[in-house]
This record gives sequence, C-alpha cells and structure tokens, in this order.
Amino acid sequence: MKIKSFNISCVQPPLAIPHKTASGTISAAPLVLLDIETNSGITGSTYVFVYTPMALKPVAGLLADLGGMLSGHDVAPREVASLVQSKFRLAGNQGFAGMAAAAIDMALWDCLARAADLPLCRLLGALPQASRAYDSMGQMPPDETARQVEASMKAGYRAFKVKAGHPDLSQDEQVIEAMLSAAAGEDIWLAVDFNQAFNPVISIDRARRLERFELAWLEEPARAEDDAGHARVRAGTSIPIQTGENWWGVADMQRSLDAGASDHAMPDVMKIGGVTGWQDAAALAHGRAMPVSSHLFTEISAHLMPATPTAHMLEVLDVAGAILTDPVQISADGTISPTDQPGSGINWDRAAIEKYSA
Ligand code: SMN
Ligand code: MG
Repeated sequence: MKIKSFNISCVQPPLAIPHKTASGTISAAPLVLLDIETNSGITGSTYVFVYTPMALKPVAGLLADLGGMLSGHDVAPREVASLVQSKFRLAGNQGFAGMAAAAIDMALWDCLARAADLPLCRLLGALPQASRAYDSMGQMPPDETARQVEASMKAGYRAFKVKAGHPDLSQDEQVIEAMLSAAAGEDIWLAVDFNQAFNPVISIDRARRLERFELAWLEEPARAEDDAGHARVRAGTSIPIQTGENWWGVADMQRSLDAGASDHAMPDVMKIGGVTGWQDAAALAHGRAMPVSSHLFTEISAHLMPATPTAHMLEVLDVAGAILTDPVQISADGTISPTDQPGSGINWDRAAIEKYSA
C-alpha cells in the first residue's frame, strides 16, 4: 500500500466548557485534520490538537509539503517517522514539526488498521478492553465545579482531575472540598494539575497543604522541561507526581525517568510521536513498571491503552467530538472502550467540519 495524497483541513470547534488552566484558557479547539489517501483506496484519518489558532497554518503548511515529499512512499509508519525526523534533524523535531510528524504517523496507522479491517487496538495485538477514564476539568469556581462533578457522576464518571494552581491555595482547597462534597458517599479518584505554574519550592509547600486530600497524583508541579525540579517536588511530598504531556519523543521521556522526575508517566500521543512514539514510550514505562496514563486524544488513546502493559487512566477532555460521527462515550462503570470498527475511532462529520472550518 502506497501513500497517494494528503487532504488537510483546519477547524476550530468550540469546547463544551472553556478549559481554564493555571497556564492559560482554551475555549475552542484548534485542530488540523489529516486524511492520507493510498493507492489501494484506503484512507487513513486523524487530527492533531495544536493548542493555539496561530499553529493551524504552520502545521497545515508543513503537512502539505510533507505530503508532496511522501507521495508514492510505502504506508510504513516507523520508516516514515525516521524519514520525516531526518528532514527536521537540523531545524528540530519538536513543536510544529513534531505535530505534523505525529499527524502523519497516526493517519498511517489508521490506514493500516482499516486495510487489515481491524480496530487499531487489535492490530497492535490487544483486545478492545475498556480503560478506566477520568473527567478532566478546567479551573472553575467551587460551586460550578461541584455541579460539573454531579453531572459527570450521573454520566458514569467516578474519577476526576481538576486544574489547580489558583493564585491563592485556599481557592484550590475550596474547589477540591466542593468536588468531594458533590461526590459525598462515593469513593472517587481525584488528581490535581498545576500545569507548570509554580517553582518547586512553592509546589512543595502547596503539595504538603493538599496531602490531606489523598490525591491520586499531582501533575506538572514544575516547568515541563525541569526534570530536577519535578524530582525535588517528588522528594518533598507524599503525593505521587505525574508528568509527560510535554515530552517531545521518547528521548525526553528517558531523561525525565532517569532524573526520577515522576511516579507516573503521561505521554501525549501527538507530542510523543504518534502511535509509533507511544509504543516506544509504553515499552520504556513497562521496563520500569511505571503506570501510563493518556493525555487528550481520547479516541485513539482508547485504542492505545489496551496495548499498553502498564496502562492506568484514560483522560477525557473532549476536543474533537463535535466533528466526529461517533464521539467517545463514558460507560456506566466509568470506563471508555475503543470503537470496534476498523481504524482508530476517527470518522468525520463532514457537515460539522464545514461548520467549524477555520
Ligand atoms: C491540559 C493542557 C492543555 C490543554 C488541555 C489540557 C492539561 C491536561 O494539562 O493534563 O489535560
Ligand atoms: Mg496536564
């Protein structure tokens, strides 16, 4: 099967709830959609979430150039990944180049799964098992957060993550207390995300004040690239430390693990290098018996987690549901299953794409 052409489009569907973090607010989801047509009539599809509308054109432009370069090439994701990386060796494989490379990788794996008439998880040798999922919430006032928890619990969630890092720690404590009271009587799983907002000294002080809540993890308590800072916070609190959404490829992950930066690993399937990069990351974590949780990209992550030996939690923060015909659904037991049709769970709602075209 050979690559024939790339079809690229940019959309900005609104988020159901604007997502406020300690490092910025996201109210719409800037997505670059990629369809890779092959000479066998199979088309593989994916999207990349590029965080800011300013990234839409650069990533789409890189994909257009790469599409021309890859036309006629075999649908062999690992080989294509190393070829694309070689093209950006001098410029750098992070940022927009990394986003474009991951889009190609995910779309090629979607091609392979569709060509094999298999859900991606089965192509990777796994069964379509359900993953325990958590509802990932932005920063909201305590009462609004409580309302969200009640609504999510009705849908089936028993696990939540909230963006902490308010200017005043008491605000974080009030939000967490509101969540726990909204879930009163239920044994809920709760994690907190600082989104790189504090230096290690402040994070340690805040973490110690939050230990009474017995949180599942504290995420990004230092700058993403500050492995030593993460390790310092990890040594200063009993709360397990989570990080990884900003690892660009497994080399970043290796450095972080070598520094003892965290107890958990949370690769982002785009930034880690697509399905190919995820497989390498999953193996690295497996070697250290380190729990692996997903970041965004719920649809394809639902296929990757069953193929991840130390799979832990699946994040649900819906950025693409508005443009898909079968957005992921939480089950009554708080889990999410991969789609059981061929591919990685990406089927476009063309009318919605038109409507949200950016
Ligand atoms: C996050 C970061 C960026 C966009 C959305 C959400 C957050 C997470 O760090 O872990 O979900
Ligand atoms: Mg995070």
